[in-house]
Amino acid sequence: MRRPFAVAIGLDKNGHIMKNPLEYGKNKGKARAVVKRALITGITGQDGSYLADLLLAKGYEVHGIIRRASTFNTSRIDHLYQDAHVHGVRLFLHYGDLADSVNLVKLIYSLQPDEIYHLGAQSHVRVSFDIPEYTADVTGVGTIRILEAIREAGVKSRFYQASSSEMFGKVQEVPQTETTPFWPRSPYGVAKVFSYWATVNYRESYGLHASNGILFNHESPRRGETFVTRKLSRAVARIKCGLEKALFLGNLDARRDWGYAPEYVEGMWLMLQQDNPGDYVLATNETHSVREFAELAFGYVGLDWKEYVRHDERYERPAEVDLLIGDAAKAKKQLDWEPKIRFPELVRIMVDADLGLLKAAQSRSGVQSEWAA
Ligand code: NAP
Ligand code: F7E
Repeated sequence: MRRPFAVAIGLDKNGHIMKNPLEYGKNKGKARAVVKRALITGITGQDGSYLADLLLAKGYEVHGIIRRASTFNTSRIDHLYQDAHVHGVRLFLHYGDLADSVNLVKLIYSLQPDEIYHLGAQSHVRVSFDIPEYTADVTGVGTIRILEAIREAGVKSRFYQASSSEMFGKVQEVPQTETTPFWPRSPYGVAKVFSYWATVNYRESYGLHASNGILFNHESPRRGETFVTRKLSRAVARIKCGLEKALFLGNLDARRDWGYAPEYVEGMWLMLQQDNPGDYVLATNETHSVREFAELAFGYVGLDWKEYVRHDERYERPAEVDLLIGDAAKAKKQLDWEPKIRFPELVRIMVDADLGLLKAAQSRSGVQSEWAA
């Protein structure tokens, strides 16, 4: 059963956003016992949810911005829920939107976060061709809104920008590093280049501790269902359980450097712990094609991918990023960050998780399948 949502967010009893949770209820008057306060945009997304896990485990007080939606959109952070009336709650959610600067200024001013992780974005590359203006506004200008809010509010927050390997696009160098020139191939990539340079510019102009994490693809069981890895792991589970017969995909030749998301959010945190801000590539330094992912994922459950994968040109992009492979040597040297989960294990983790979800759903509904039997 779903919990009532209103008590999960940082609202006081009159429904106003709490300026400071310590002013409320049993927390009133208590000294700030937490290490640091962080604000996460995009907390309901894959990375935001893992980052919230990580920061809470480190003792942070975590605030997240969520969008008002007509359906529940907090499934990835529901496990972190605690009733806001209980003493010691450290996760607070606030309504907001990257298109609404006044709200962002108010939130940042009232929260005075030590660290801001800006992960919110329209993050789907294919979709960015359908809604380019919206993507530019949210994924691009949204970053300037946060940076300006930091200046306007006069806070000393450290800032993390979720930059992307999509900025390399038509790659000018193999592997890609922090100095490889950008050549974005989608409205999403263009918006991310804007945000990257905005971050650099605010660092240089105003001395902000503002860093870019140039992250290559990172996946997990919490990955959105329309990204190709999760689309594959879900379909493998459903086909194995006899619920589907085919999976429609676009370009199977594209190559990506795929890592494991929980490891990448640790890298974000490390960037903000450095004395000086900087820009860092996080990647595995391995590249694999979509076809290889399909082969491994189907093969893991004893199926031949060629019997199930069909082509649908709707999933092709007007311009493709053919090859991504990152060199994370700088992150290794300066942050002591290095990925441990490699491609075959990532595929297994994702397929196992989707099989588990399906089996759990089937046992709740009493449905049997060959796999569940
Ligand atoms: P994601 O799962 O798509 O999550 C995106 C988050 O942004 C969600 O919480 C979403 O809220 C929120 N959001 C979207 N539009 C918004 C708006 N107008 N106002 C406020 N919030 C909004 O993305 P992710 O995979 O976690 O990636 C996190 C960030 O890293 C993104 O900026 C992405 O572009 C970037 N990135 C990702 C990768 C990767 O491989 N995952 C690699 C490089 C960079 P809803 O839940 O309400 O939709
Ligand atoms: O596509 C091909 C597609 O949508 C990967 C985002 O997190 O990572 C992500 O962007 C590849 C592409 O991720 C389908 O053409 C084939 O070549 O899973 P994806 P992405 O575009 O790499 C970067 C780093 C980000 O920053 C983004 O936010 O797979 N592909 N067939 C397909 N892709 C999808 N989605 N669906 C298909 O059916």
